[in-house]
Order: sequence, then C-alpha cells, then structure tokens
Amino acid sequence: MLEIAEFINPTPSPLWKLAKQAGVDLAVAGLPFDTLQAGERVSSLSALQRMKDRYAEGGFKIEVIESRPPLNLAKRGLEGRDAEIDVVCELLTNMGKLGIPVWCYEWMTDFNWVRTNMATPSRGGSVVTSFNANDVPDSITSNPPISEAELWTNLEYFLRKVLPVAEKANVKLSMHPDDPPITPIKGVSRIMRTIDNYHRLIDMLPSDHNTITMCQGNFTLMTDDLPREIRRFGKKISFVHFRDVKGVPTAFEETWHDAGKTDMLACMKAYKDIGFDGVLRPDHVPTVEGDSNEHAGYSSFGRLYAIGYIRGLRQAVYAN
Ligand SMILES: [Mn+2]
Repeated sequence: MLEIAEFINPTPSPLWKLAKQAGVDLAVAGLPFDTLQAGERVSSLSALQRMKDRYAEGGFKIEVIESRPPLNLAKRGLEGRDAEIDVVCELLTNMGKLGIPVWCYEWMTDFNWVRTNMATPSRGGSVVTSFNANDVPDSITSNPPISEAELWTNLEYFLRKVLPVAEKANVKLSMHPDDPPITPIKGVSRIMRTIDNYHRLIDMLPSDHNTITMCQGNFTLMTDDLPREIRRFGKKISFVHFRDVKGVPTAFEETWHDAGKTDMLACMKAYKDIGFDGVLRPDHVPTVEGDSNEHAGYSSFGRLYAIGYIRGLRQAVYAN
C-alpha cells in the first residue's frame, strides 16, 4: 500500500522530531557524506550501515535513497565515467544488503533543478519558487553544449552497466524527471522531460528494476491528464513526489498542495488503482510566516501542512 515518507537529511535536526510528530516513520534518505571516515566512500557498506543505524535511532526506516554520488562524467560521456559508475554499482549492491529498495537518480547534466525566483509571493504572503525561461543566467554553466542524442547514448551506456547490478541487488532504479522539463537550457540538452521520452527509457531496457519517480510537479507540466498517465505507467512507478504547480514548462510557479493545476484526489485514486505499494513524499512546499526560506521548497512548517493534506487524501481514498 502507498505510504507517506519525508526527505530527511542524514544529519539529525529538529525536522526529525517534527516528522515523527506528524506520524512519518519512513525516510527518504541522502547519502552519508557527513560522517565519512578517512578513505571511506559514500557507497561503502560501513558508511551506509552507520547512516541506516542513525536513522533507526531517530525512529525512521529508509525506503529510498535520493542522493547521487558525482555522475557528470557519466552523463557527458567523458573519461572517468567508469569510475563514477563503479561507485554507483557499489552503492546499489550495498543498498541491497541493507534492504533499501529504491534509488532515485536523474539525468540532468551540469546543474540540477533550476528556479529563477526563490521567493515568489503566494497565498497570504507565503513564498514559493518559480521559473521563467527568459531569466536563466548565462552563468548557469561554463561547459560546452551537449545534444539530446549524446545524453541518450550516455544513459544507455550507464544503464547497461548498472541495471544488472540493480537487479541482482533487488534495488529499483527510479528516474526523476528534468526540472523544469524543457530543453535545452543554455545549450545543455535535457531528455527526461516528456511522457514519450519516459516510455523510451522504460522500453530501452525492459526490467522490473528500470522504473520511474513520478514527480508530479514536473509530469503535470507534460500532460493535461496526470491521473491517466499514472495509470499508463502503472507498475513502472516506484516512488512519488506529490506536489503541484501552475503555469507552463517555460513559465510556472509552485503552489500549495491544494491550489495547483492538478486534481490531486484523482492522482491519489490512480495510485490506488495501479496497486502502487511504494512511498510518496510531499517534495517542495511553500515557506510560511515565521519559517526560514534558507532552503526554499524544504521549509519545515510547510511540510507539516503538506503531510496533513496528503494524509487526508490518502485516508479518503483508501478507506473505500
Ligand atoms: Mn521532485
């Protein structure tokens, strides 16, 4: 059955208690960069075991690791990529040993999610993040352009090495979409940005372990009927980011969970219909009065509202 989880940084913080108080027992984890000992890799069994133990002390079970070791050489197909891929293989093998079933990765090269305003006014004076393609600074990358064809080639090279390891470890690879889902950005192409491209990913190497992260904030910018697409992807969905936006891919802002373009109740019903049995997390939230916008999208109080809203939807749908 679908369960609610939260992204909880590996370093203990007040959020750990807030999440427990909100009834969240399942963690979407990072990687143990903060406790590495000399000569230890983030993918090593000892470092991951220590991280797992610390989450357990806080009352959390890790369901997903949503953090990546460096992968830009692999994404760009440059010398040194095999060493990066070896680290991913070690990570997956050790996740399997520790019973962590999903690894959320992405194929955005040079830079990750992009916003052009981190404090856009929203309901009642809360603030959200927003994006306008006209406002992206040239300084976002100093690397040469890369084509969509190159990204596909490099992704296939990566998956042919990594997917067999994931299968053996019984860890699902779960591809997060490009955020925002547009191409190119300052010459840097992006491929995980349409429904069709996601089907191409799935069909490229058919496997129960070649799966996707349904980040609703991005997928809802790719379609006018997100619940339909959730049903079409079905068992290929291994992880959900439950959030919303309003606007179009080139100009949008994030919204409160109850105020975006998407029928969130219909999405929840779709997850029930496909028998989704992984975890869902709120993803980005507004920053509200009295809270810090230092980590825009990840403020604490906004998350409490989101968790409560999602729990209500879940109870309404799964009660029937
Ligand atoms: Mn997301």
